[in-house]
Amino acid sequence: MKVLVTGGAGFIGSNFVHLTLATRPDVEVTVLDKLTYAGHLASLEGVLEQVAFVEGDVADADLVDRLVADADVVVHFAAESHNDNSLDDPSPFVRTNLLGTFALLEAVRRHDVRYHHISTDEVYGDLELDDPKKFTEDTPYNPSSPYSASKAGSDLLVRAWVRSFGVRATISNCSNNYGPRQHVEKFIPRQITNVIDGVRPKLYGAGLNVRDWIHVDDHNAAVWTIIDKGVTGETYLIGADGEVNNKDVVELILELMGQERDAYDHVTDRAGHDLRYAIEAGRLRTELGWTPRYGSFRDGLAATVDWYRENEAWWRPMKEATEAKYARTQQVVTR
Ligand code: NAD
Ligand code: TDX
Repeated sequence: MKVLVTGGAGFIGSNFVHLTLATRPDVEVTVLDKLTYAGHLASLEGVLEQVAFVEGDVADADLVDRLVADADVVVHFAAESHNDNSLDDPSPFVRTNLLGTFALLEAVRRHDVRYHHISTDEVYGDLELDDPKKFTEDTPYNPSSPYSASKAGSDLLVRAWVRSFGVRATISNCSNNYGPRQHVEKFIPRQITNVIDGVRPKLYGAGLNVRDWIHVDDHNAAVWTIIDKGVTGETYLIGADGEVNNKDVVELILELMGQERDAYDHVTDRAGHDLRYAIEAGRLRTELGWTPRYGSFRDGLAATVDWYRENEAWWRPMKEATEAKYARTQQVVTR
């Protein structure tokens, strides 16, 4: 099976490539990645020799057409992925997330290639802290940020191409991922690398916002389950019942790293900050038989702390510019 992985030099995509090569000897992988600030060939260290790597843009219709023509399956991870950046400059989000998906859909339509679209739970908006309901495949779309709106738009393009043109596509909407090779702009790696640098973790607002954490390998195993057994035209939510508020995550990181649990700062809150995400992944579990392997968030987080401690050469080149960018908009707030 020939699989075209877009965004395979990013966080989730590179972990997908590692997992695929370790578990699927029958699969040939081609990676298409623009190597933006978020893409790193170092994330493919150890497997680069086993993949065909193409540096290029998912919105480049001619390039995408050539690559899709030679694939059996496309797994589309490539995106602008960070909410804070989308508040600063939404334009690459609209371009990559919408036009990139459009170029891929037109190519899979022309060549009748199976397509799996990677998306996020953020398309559903947010939940109140005390809402007993979680997001399901039937929750109406209600995105809050330019990032989540661009992802919602890309999902709707996929649904339209399925219905209007019979494209063989599935969509998955996953909750927050953690694990190795995540950019230090994101919440968990930012705090781990701050602590390594002797800098206090930075919590937005009061830190009561809840995210539903899943290990990246559990996400990617679910993606393979959907490629293997999913029904085309369907959407599957991916989540592992991992709800934790941000304050508890920061305190756990500090504890795991041998610091006082209250040694963090509150900083300026994110504009339009979604309060809570929570996924009901019943369809994936009952219809396709997927179960997560990482049972303990504490253990998974401890392993992630170890990864950042052992792989400073991977993250160090991006740390200073990331913190300089944050320093322009975020101030410490006394509460
Ligand atoms: P990331 O920012 O770490 O990686 C994105 C990758 O896409 C990078 O390698 C980048 O170079 C590449 N890319 C960006 N623009 C491109 C373009 N125009 N053409 C080709 N390549 C381009 O993102 P991530 O966290 O790995 O997210 C991957 C996917 O998973 C995204 O679609 C995101 O919306 C989705 N998702 C992420 C999470 C999460 O918690 N990180 C949760 C659910 C869904
Ligand atoms: O320094 C920080 N302090 C902080 O309190 C940062 C960077 C974040 N936060 C908060 C904001 C969120 O409530 O932590 C939470 C997680 O923030 P992010 O890592 O930026 O993730 P989020 O905005 O929840 O989006 C993530 O999950 C869904 C991914 O970045 C998206 O790509 C995915 O779609």
